[in-house]
Amino acid sequence: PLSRSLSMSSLSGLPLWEEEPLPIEDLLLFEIAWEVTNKVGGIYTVLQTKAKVTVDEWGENYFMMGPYYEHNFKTQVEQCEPPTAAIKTAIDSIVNSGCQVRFGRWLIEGSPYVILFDIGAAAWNLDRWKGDLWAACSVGLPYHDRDANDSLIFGSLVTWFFKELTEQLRDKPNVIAHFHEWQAGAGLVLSRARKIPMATIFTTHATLLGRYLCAGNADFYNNLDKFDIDREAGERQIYHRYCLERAAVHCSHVFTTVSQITAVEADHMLHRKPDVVTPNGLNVKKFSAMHEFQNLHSLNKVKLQEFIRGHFYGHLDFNLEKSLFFFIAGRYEFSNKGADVFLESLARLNYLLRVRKSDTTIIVFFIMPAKTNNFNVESLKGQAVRKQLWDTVQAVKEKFGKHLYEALLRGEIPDMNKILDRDDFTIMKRAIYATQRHSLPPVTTHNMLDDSSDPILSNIRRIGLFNSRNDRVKIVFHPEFLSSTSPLLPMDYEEFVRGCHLGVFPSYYEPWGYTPGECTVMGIPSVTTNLSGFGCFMEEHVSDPSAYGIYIVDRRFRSADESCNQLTQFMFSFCQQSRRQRIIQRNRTERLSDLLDWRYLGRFYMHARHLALSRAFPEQFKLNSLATQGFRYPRPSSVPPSPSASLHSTPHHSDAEDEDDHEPYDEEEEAEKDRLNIKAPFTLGAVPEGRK
Ligand code: G6P
Ligand code: 1S3
Repeated sequence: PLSRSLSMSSLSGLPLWEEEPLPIEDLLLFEIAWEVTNKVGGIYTVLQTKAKVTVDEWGENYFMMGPYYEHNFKTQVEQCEPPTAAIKTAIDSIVNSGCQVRFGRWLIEGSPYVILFDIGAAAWNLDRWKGDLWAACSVGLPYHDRDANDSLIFGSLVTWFFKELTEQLRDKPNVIAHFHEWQAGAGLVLSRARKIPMATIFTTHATLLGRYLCAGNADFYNNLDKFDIDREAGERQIYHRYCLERAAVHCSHVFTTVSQITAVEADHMLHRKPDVVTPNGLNVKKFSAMHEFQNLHSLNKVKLQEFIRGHFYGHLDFNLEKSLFFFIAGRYEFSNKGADVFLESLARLNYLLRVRKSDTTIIVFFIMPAKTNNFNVESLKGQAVRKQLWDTVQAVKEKFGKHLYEALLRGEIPDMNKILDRDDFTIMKRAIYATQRHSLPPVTTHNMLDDSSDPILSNIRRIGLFNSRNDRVKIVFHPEFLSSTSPLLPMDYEEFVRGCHLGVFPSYYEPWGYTPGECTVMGIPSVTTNLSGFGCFMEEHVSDPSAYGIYIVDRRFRSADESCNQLTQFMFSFCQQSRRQRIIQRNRTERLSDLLDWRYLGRFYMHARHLALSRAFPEQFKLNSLATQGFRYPRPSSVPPSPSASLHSTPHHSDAEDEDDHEPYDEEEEAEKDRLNIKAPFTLGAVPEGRK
């Protein structure tokens, strides 16, 4: 069990306040991040998905700032003129001094304005700016840390811009500058050191030390209060980065983290408790047809089944209609993302399914990019064999149809044994012969560069899951992100997720974790943990998460072995569900998407801005909060809460009935009952529209 250092009771729940709206017309909002138009990881998703609601609220008064990269600019931005003279003058004064700044609209939903600074073109100032940083806060950056140096150039340009801008504005409109993550931190520190009059917010999405310590297999959460953080940072040679991060945290008027678990981490690793937790949302799109997401599941599952037919050719002795598709996806951080726990649990699941003589097969996809040398021959051959078989079938079918048609035109019923000739049988036999194989279906789809030391492959060797006929759990490791143009698995990530049955993300270090949230809004159940920001959020706001298809593995208070057992049990009971139960559960999962919508979660950002203004300009802005109610999704009323519990209580259920269970009437009725039971969570500010 973990120590009390992880107690999170001090920061709880949805906001119990309601605020007066801000006078947007008298304000300018800037969001500054390294990932604006520049995809590196999850922060890009935050900015990109949030843009629409922020533009809806702030209109022409909202700007994002990031680094300029020619390729990103060409593919994602439409250059245009700044909307106001003040912004234009601020940019011009930087450009006239020999640096490059681009202005345009980011071509994403909401089309926010972006101001992009060319880091390379301003690098000649680096030494001077290092001196400025030292003078401001005594943090020195070593010459060899390219990322830290780039972040200083970026921060200096941003500060320069704000200085020019605020000198022209003279307090009207007031400026709010929201900085994300340590790479944007220098801009905040320098702006404050120069006393630029603006309200500042700093959001950390993961602490530098937290990530390093966890990746190094430290018993992180049990020792949060015991680390000598200065020493740990020094030993990992990130002391200067950590100082920048910590300075930004302490200089900001308002400090936020993306989850409560990261709030606790920040308290220990950065020595400041966040003022607000700003959970990550998504830009949730509702289909006009309520069951569209179910149809999309079906359509994309067919595509996955096709891939499986090719990959497992010669070994297709399992029923694809009784196969379930599980997956894990994300950056390849083996233990941080919980791939270790997942593999161990899969070995146990395989054992359970085998001893119970289950006829369900689980195909598990690992989508985690590793170093490869392209697709392997065996995988490509599998798809070629499948395609050839398909072409043969089409040719024979056409010939058969033509003969049949002509015979019927003559008024005869043809002799079915003679309708195809010897040649047809020969090509069919040849096609069957081509599907014979003497090796097992490959575990990886690519040639791995580090095959012998790769952690996923090493563990698969240890647990012996080699896709043999007897195994009920089969593995496909696709060490590259998905693409709809792939010759092997031509699906983009969204299509892939929709086609699967369960996403499994048993992370150990995960400040938020978008993957299970993305599953949720697509109506796909997922596994998460109580060490991930998302898992904690769901635990707090949903009474019985597993009934809604959100399984939360306890990785805080249980040993690794116990967590594996719990995950095995979740997966095993998921396998016991009938098709009808899966459909009902998907409906429920999808119903949680309102909770993850930026139209709802955006209020935390609004609150942070309001709070920052009240601290930076106390004379002009007061924080008038009215108490209101928090919200919790209740247990669904109509069906027993968890799949294992509901197993035997579903009346008149049989497998035969499952086979063709396409009708939605039962779910509708069930959904209606739940809807009546769920009161709208949106009692505050931006009220998301329900389905119309
Ligand atoms: C969706 C479709 C149904 C289909 C079902 C399969 O709900 O609307 O027509 O039967 O998916 O679900 P399964 O969990 O077996 O993939
Ligand atoms: C971080 O990205 P990561 O995958 O390195 O920020 C994301 C956005 O806030 C967050 O979802 C994730 O958990 C963090 O780890």
